[in-house]
Amino acid sequence: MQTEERRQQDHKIRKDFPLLTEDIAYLDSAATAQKPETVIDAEAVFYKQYNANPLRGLYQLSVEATNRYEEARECVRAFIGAASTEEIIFTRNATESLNLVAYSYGMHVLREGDEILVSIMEHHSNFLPWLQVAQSSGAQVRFVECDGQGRITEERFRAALTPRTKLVAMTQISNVLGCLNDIALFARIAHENGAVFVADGAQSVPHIPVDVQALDVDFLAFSGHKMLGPMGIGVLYGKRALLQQMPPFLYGGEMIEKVTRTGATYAELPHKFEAGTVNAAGAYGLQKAIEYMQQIGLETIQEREAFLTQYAYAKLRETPYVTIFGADDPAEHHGILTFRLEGAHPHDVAAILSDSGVCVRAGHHCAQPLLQHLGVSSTTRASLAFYNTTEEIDRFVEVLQTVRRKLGHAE
Ligand code: C6P
Repeated sequence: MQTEERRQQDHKIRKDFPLLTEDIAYLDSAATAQKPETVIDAEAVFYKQYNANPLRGLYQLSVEATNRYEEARECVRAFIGAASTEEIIFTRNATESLNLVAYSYGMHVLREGDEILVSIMEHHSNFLPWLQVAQSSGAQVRFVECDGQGRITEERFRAALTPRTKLVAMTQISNVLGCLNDIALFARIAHENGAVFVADGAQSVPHIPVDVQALDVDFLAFSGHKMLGPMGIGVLYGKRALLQQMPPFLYGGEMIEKVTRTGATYAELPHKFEAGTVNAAGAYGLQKAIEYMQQIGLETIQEREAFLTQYAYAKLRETPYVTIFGADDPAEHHGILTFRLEGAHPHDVAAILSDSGVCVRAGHHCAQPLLQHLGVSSTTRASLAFYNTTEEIDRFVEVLQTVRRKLGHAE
């Protein structure tokens, strides 16, 4: 694509995002994505036009609210290629989705002597719930490590599996290394070994096409807010047969069929897992986010993100004293560039960048086992989305090049 054509595309996209002004260079989309106007407006539209408690009332407004909520579920189903809306559970975020699987599936199925295999690059949200399950059930957590390029090879994966492995939990894209794990391959091998496969799609669903049936994962968790949607709405996909066997996660209103003084029977899927008043406005906003992504086109999103990642990687690579973590090939970073600047604490790097309006994340990125594996306690991370521009990256790198001097180094 020619530079001028790209500029026009930048302009067209950025006018949809009210917060993306000249004042900031937003390079923290892996933490949360910026929202297009259509998503920001959606929640107001829901409360202005459809607000009533969904799934309860028999009056027209409540039926409308229910319809919007269930239409959003259908939109999510189609977006990730699930077989049925019964397999789409709305939660608050990826963290809650993963806890739901850990508590309702893991706690009931895993036993002493069983093994849970997690990758070393898991976000704490796909590690700590499994540690809890292990501590309560007597199962053991084992790790599959990545190599120096951040790759989990088939050999490593096969070597980490044992006949006792009953569950594998793995992220599709790492929030630190940006690498894309071959979930379809690992799910197939896990199934041959008799294990269920839990995929964390928090960093993948916003950026690449994800089809749960093609991947053949048993569960997939992701968050609305990382894919242009509102905060407070997340998704758990689960295979119907597994979800049916699982007990509810939370108990209360709207998830029951019948309650007596001594017991209860529970609602059908997916409502069995959606206790209490649901976030219907959030679900409506998530639908608008998906529709916006589809309007831009997943191919365009991927093309722009690949171009920007390549551009930023090359600039960072040229910057003295910078070490980038993960693969040497920018195509393997999927918008995520985690680095250290020699002689500068990552928090100082982020603070100095912030003084010039550049937003990056510093710290352990909720992936401490991975950072320990990498031999560092903290790093700085720039993460990109399709709405970023080369101008923002230039500004980031220009300011980064001043950091060491600002901290008193000679160069
Ligand atoms: N990572 C980051 O800056 P929640 O917070 O539930 O929406 O998402 C949790 C989560 C799960 N898995 C992965 C791979 C993630 O990256 C995240 C969130 C953010 O990297 C916030 S720590």
